[in-house]
Amino acid sequence: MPLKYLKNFLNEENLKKIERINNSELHEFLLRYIELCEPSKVFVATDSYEDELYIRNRAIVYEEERLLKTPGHTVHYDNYYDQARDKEHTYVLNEDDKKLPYIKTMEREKALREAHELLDGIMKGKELFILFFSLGPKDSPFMVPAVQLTDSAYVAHSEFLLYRKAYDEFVRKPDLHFLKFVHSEGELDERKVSKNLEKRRIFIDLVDDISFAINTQYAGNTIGMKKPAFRMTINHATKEGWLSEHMFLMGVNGPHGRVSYFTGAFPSMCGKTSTCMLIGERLVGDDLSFIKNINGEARAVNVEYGVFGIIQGINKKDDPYIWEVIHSPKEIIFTNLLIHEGIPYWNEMGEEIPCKGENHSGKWWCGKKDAEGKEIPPSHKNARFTARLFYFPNLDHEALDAKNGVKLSGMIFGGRDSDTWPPVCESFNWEHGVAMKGASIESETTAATLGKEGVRKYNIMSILDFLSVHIGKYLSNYLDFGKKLKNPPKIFAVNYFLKDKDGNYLNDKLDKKIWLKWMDLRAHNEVEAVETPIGYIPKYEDIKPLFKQVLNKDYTREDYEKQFTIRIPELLSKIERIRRIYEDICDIPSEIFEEINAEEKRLKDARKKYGDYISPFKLY
Ligand code: SPV
Ligand code: MN
Repeated sequence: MPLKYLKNFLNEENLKKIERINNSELHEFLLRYIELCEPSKVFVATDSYEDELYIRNRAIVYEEERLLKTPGHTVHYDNYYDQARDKEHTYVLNEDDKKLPYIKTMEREKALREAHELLDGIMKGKELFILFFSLGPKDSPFMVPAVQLTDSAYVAHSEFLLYRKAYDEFVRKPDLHFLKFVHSEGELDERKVSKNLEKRRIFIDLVDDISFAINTQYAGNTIGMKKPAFRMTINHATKEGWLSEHMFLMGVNGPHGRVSYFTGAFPSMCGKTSTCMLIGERLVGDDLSFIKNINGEARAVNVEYGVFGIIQGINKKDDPYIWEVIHSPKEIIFTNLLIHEGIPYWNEMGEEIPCKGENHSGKWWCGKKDAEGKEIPPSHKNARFTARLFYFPNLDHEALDAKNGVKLSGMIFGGRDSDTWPPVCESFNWEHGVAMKGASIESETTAATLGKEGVRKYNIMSILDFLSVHIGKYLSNYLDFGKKLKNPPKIFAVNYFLKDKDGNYLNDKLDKKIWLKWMDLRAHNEVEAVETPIGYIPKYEDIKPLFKQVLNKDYTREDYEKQFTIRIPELLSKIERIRRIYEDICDIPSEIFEEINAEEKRLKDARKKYGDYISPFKLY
C-alpha cells in the first residue's frame, strides 16, 4: 500500500528505484517520513556512479560545500557551536525507559513526540536524499544494512566516502531488516550552517532501530552509520553475543611475511589514529570494528569504508600517509578549518599559516576573538578531513573486503596516563584483560578538552559516550564472548604517555611500533615475558634487538628499567578508583571484582617482597 502513496512524492525515475526493492518495512518508513518532513524534492541514490556524482554536485549547488584549488577537494563548515558531538542533547531511548549510568536517556514516548514535532514540515523547500549502505562487508555475516534519509547533500556526500553502498543488496534481498536514520539540518543561515541550535536533538531509539538528528550538521551527530548506529549495534551485539567496538583494526607485519591483526580502543587524543596509521604497517580501519565468533575464532571487520579524521596536528613528518592523501587530487571533504586562496590550513600543521582567510568562525584574521572573548585559532580543534580508505597507501585491501573478517591476534587498550601503566603489558588471560585492561581504561584530560588538565577520566573500552546498554550486561557479554572462543585474542594495554618524576616522557612517538612487534611475537608464542602483578611485560633481551632493527635505536637497560618499573602505589590507587566505580553500579559481573581483588592482592604481595617501585629485572 505505501508504495502506491509514494507516487505522490516521488517522480517516475525515483519511484522506479524504490519499486525495485521488495520491502514493505522500507516503503512504510519512507512514506512516513516523507509525509512528515515534506521535502519539495526527493532523490533516491542507487549504487551508480551517476547518482553519487549527482549528490556531490548538489553539495556544491546548495553551497554546503565549496570547491577548493586542488581538484576533488571541498570545504564544509558547521555552525560555530556545532563542531563536535552534542552529548547534552543526545538521548538513547529504550524499552522500559531504563536509565543508564553514563549517558542520557529520555522517556521514549516523549522523545519520539518531540522528534516528530521538530521534523514536521522541516524539509519544506529542500531536497531529501535517500541512501542505502551496509555496515561491515556486504553479503557477509557482519553486514548490517542501513537506510539514511537526509536533507543535507554534505552528509549524503560524506556517507558515500565513508560507507559501503548497498542499494543492490536491498534489491537482491527482499524484506531485509535495516537500521533507519532520519536527519534534517533544519533552517540554514547565510553561511549554510544549521541555525536553530537551541532545537538541536539527537535521539537513538533502540526499540525500532531508528535515529533522528535534527538541527545539526556535525558529522558525529548526523552521519547515521557512524555514532548513531554505533549505539544500536552495541545493543544488538550485547543481546546477540558478539562485539561492536570503538576500535581501529590494523595488521602488524611480523617475521617472514606474517601479518597479525589487532583492534585498538583509545579515548580521543591518546594515539588511536597514529597507531593504526603507523608507517610500514597495515591499515584496515580507524574507528569502528565488529567482532564475531566464526568457527571458534574471533574475527573482525571495519564497519566503515573511509576515514573521518582529526586534522589538527597532522604534519608531513609524523603522518606521512594522511599527509599524502590530503594533498593529492582526490575526493576529500575538509571541515571547519582555514581556507586561504583555495588552500586548507590547520593548527599545528608544521607549516606557515596565513593570517587571514575564512574558517569555522566566518571571515578570519589572526587574533580574532569569538563572542566569549576567546581567541579563534586557524582551525577548530575538532576540524576534520573525510576520505575514502581506498586512497591510503598503507591500506590492507584484502582485509578490508574480507567477508569473514580477519582473525584477531590481539586487542589493545590504551589511555593517556602519566604515571601508572607501563608502555605495554599483556593480560594473563581474557577475563583479566577485560576487567583490568579494557574495563579499567582511564585517560587524563588534556589542554584540548574542556576543564582542568590532568584529571583522570574513566572510559571503559573507550566506549563510554556510546554505551547504550547497561555496563553490567555489556561486560557479561564481553566475558562470555571470550569463553566461547577456542583461543581468545590476547589482550594488551599500552601507555604512550608515561613520564618520569620530572615530567619528561619516557618514550618516543614511534616506540609504539616496537610494542606492536612484540605483541605479534607474543601472539605466536615466539618470545617469553616477565610476569608482574599486572600481567606480562617484555624482556629487555627481546625488545632491545627490535629497537635496533625497526627504529635503529640503541635501547639501554636504563631506558627499559625506567619504563617498565612496576609502580605499586599508583597501581593500587588506580585499583581503588576502578573498584569504587564498579561498586556504585548494580549488576556488575562478579568476575570483575574477582579480578580487581586478585590484582590488588598480587600488588600488595609484591610490595611486601620488593617495595613500592619494582625494577623489572627483579621479576625475571
Ligand atoms: C569520535 O569522537 O570518537 C569520533 C568522531 O570518531 S565522531 O564522529 O564525532 O564521533
Ligand atoms: Mn570515534
